[in-house]
Amino acid sequence: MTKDINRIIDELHIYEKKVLNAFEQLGSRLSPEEVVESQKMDIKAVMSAAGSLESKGLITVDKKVDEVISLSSVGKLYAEQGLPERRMLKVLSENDALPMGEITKKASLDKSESKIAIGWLMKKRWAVIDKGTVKITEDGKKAIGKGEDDELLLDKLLETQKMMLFNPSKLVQRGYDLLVKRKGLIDVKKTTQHTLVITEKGMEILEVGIDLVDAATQLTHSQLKTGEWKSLQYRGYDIQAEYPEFYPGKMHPLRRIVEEIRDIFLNLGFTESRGPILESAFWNFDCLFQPQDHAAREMQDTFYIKNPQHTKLPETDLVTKVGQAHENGGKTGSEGWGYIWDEDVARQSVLRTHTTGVSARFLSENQPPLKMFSVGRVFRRETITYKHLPEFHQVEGIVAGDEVNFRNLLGILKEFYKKLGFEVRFRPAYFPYTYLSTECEIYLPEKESWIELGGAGMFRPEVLEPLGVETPVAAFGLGIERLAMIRLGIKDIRMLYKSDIGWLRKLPITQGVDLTD
Ligand code: FA5
Repeated sequence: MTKDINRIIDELHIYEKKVLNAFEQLGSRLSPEEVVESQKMDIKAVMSAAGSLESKGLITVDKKVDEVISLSSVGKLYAEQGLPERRMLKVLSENDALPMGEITKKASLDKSESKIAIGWLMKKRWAVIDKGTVKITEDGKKAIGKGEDDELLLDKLLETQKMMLFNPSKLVQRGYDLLVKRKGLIDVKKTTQHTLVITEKGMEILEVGIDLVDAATQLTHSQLKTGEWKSLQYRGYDIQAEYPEFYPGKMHPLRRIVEEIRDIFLNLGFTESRGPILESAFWNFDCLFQPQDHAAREMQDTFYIKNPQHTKLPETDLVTKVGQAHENGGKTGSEGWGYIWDEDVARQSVLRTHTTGVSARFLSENQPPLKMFSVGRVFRRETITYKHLPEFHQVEGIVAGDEVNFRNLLGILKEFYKKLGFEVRFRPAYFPYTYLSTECEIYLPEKESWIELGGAGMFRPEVLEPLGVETPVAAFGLGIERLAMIRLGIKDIRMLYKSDIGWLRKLPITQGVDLTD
């Protein structure tokens, strides 16, 4: 406990010490003004120190909201000259009854004042009006020379200028109730009264005693130069003090993961490539030995484009060879799919359904050995679920060379996922363009199921031969949103596109892998 108290004392600012000192000198309940006066501080410093002492539990700051009333310019005039009805009553005290016009004149009231005076004469029952004549009543007679509550309050305010409305006397309250009914006579302002009260913990500090030395928090150049720093007393820091939340601008988490992925492949020596989002069926399907009646090509799976409905095919030799691969396997020794390949179907334009077309394009232009990767958006007519989006990102890659084999492919994928902090398992799979083929998965404990992260395999001869590639090619295509989902600990992939500012703000700036190792 003493250790705690000593630490608190050590961390006190000189203003806080001074405020505590005021309690030592003056007592346990103080107004800020008393502290200002006794410690020769300004009010801002007192209030700010009071705030931090309160957060440390050394004092409490009681607040009481009060109303302060004062006279307006009209109120001041009435306080000096008398209320209009009083001035009229005065005239009536000399003549029991008078016609309206005459009484107004004699009381030197203007038209609007006269109206007010008549109204209040009636309300206070000082007079009645009978056929245009104003007649004093018995109450009126009694009121002559005797100030009413509203008039007494006006007098008081003229004298004191301001009055606190806290716990008013009956007289003040009645006067106030009457005056506020008349517009513009008194001004009412709200003020907050603060009372600083020392707590038990604060008392303990006073018992231990505080030294009013202004402990240093910053060092100046000259203190360092002259060696004065050695003899200074330093203020302790509370490293657990609360701090305001701070949300600097930062990259969207999905973008950040894309950048991490790019870094990983660039560091592994891959070349980055890109391909068009609006793709021909040729590059998206045909070139990948995907038969023209394949289910994935159906309208319900693929977005076909109306304008342009068709795209240009590449040079004839490649088109012919791809056609032959489909029809009879061409020079690959395969039987192909055994149907008549239609160039027009290959011309159809689609929103690419995967990024594997980028790999085919790259192989048509580059000779092995090579390592290429590509990141991009793909589109599928999907029913949206916690793990399915109709538009998402894939990272695609190929490694081509004489020595490349399926084992290398598994090694690359294992290494890639490890760098992102995942341990994946592989299971056999089927893609029309690869053999052997595999899918990588990761276990989702909250869903109690395995989720598929990507597909991979060795490109088939029916893909490679038309492209003129003579070495083995390992290929993979991995979903990025699913990675992001697991990495960010979200249960629903849609969250990535929700622009939930609260969630985005709270995400740490850095997450995941350290690329330096
Ligand atoms: C393909 O797209 C293959 N082109 C991958 C490939 C490339 C295989 C090269 C062999 C050689 P698949 O349709 O399984 O495969 O998609 C790959 C990954 O994309 C999935 O594992 C998943 O992580 C992600 N994915 C697929 N559909 C969706 C979707 N609707 N929403 C979000 N992510 C998806």
